[in-house]
Formats: sequence, structure tokens, C-alpha cells
Amino acid sequence: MNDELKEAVDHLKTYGYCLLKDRIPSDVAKSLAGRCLELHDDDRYKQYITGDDHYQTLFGIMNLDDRAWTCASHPDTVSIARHFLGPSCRVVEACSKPTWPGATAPQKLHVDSASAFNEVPDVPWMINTIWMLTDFTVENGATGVVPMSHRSRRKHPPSEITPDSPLIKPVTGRAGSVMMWHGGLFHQARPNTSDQIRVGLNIAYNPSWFNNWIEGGHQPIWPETYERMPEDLQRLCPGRLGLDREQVYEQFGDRKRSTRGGQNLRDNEERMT
Ligand SMILES: O=C(O)CCC(=O)C(=O)O
Repeated sequence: MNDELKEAVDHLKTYGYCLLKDRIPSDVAKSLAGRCLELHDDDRYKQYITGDDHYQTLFGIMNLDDRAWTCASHPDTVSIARHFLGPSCRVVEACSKPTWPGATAPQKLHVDSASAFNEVPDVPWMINTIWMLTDFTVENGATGVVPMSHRSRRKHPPSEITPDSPLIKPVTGRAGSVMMWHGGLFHQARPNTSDQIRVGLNIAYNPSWFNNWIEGGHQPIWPETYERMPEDLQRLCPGRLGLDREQVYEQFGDRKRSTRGGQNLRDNEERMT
């Protein structure tokens, strides 16, 4: 690991997040942003979208655009994810997250995938990333983080941290940069008061012991997607292959939401080609 990455690891350890600037060319990032917006607009993918007119998540991008692979297998993010989660960590989801102008309310401040724990572990259970497919600015909704909050071991941020809290720091960067964070960090998509759409590509890395059912909506990698992947990416997506969540993840409790079928998504994709 080079000195720059070591510094990023130290930053993530101390503050709960780090920023890697300009990891893919900005024109590649922007063209992927354009494609993501087309997918959000396409009725065939509506069932894989959560959110409203101002902020959405579209799950399953690894199966829909191979350019997401470049981000998921980027040597720098993978090296940092492996540092925290071990050599067998895996890519579990890539989803696009646009914020449109007029999004005046921020996303709820939250922690990732911690709600099912009785006690939040003191080792990371997720290293999350958001690739800036457009520039991320203070005005257009750059992700806000509460530095050092990953050490709190809370399942939910305290209600005292209100949306206007000075504890929330926007993480800005040029298109092609990526922010990484510990799943326990309090964070949110911020309001978009600009006239530009902000598009992020959120890619999560989990350790092999983590049950991905917890994160409602996460779609598995389809077997045929896996077949087409280069070997280094296959190493990051082992085992859990299938067309929908029920085929792949252990289900538990009453979390039977977001069980939308990958088969339909695949059929739709076939109709497109
Ligand atoms: O879209 C953003 O800026 C935040 C994404 C987020 O909260 C998440 O992926 O957990």
C-alpha cells in the first residue's frame, strides 16, 4: 500500500471516512451518470427503485452497466476495503443515487446495516463507498458525514443531531473521486439547492460473515454477469450468485421487504437488447 493510501486508511480509522480524489476520468464518471439517469427514467426498472422525485436509489447496477465493475474493482478502494474487512471481503451491491434540484429536505441521518445487531460490533461490518459520478458540491447535495461518529457504536444517530447541525460536514469532490466510510459513521445525502443533478454510485464491501439480507433491496450478482467478469472482480463476488434475493441470502425475522425478483429485471434487460 502506498503512502497516500496509508494516509487514507488512517483518516478512515480516525474520522470514519476518507476521500480519494480523481480515481477515474471525469468524462467516464459523467457518462456513467448519464446512463444511470436513463435507467432511473426507464419504467422497466421502477421496481428496483426506492425513494421519491428528489432522491432515489436504483439497485442492481453491477448487472446493468459494466462500467460499475471498474469502480467496484478499483485497486485503491479494494485495497482499503480489504485492509479493514480482510482478504475475503466482497462487493455486495452497486446502486445509483441521484439527488435532483429541489431536494430541500436531507436524507435521514443514518448508520448502515446496523439495525439487526443486538450490540454494534467494534469491528467494521461494512466499508461503504460513493463514487462521485458528477461533481459533489455543498450546493448539490454532497454526502454529509459526522466525523468520528463511527466510534459511537450506535445503531441510530441521536435525535439531537438535527439537519442543520454543524457536526454534519459535506464531503465534496470532482466527478471521478470516491468517498469511503465505515458503516457505523452517521451520514446522509444532503439537500440539493443547485440547478444540477448530483449522481453518486454507491458500492458496498462487506465481510464474508455478513448476511446481506439485512440491507433491504440489495440485489445479488446474476450468474451470467459473473461469467463475464474478469477474474479479479470474480474474486470480489464469490458464492452468492442468483437472480433474486430469496435464492441467495439467508432470510430472518420479519424483514421480508424488498423481495423483488431479479428474474424480472433480467427479462427486462433481455427485452432491451
Ligand atoms: O447519497 C448519498 O450521498 C448518501 C448515500 C447513503 O447514505 C448510503 O449509501 O448509505
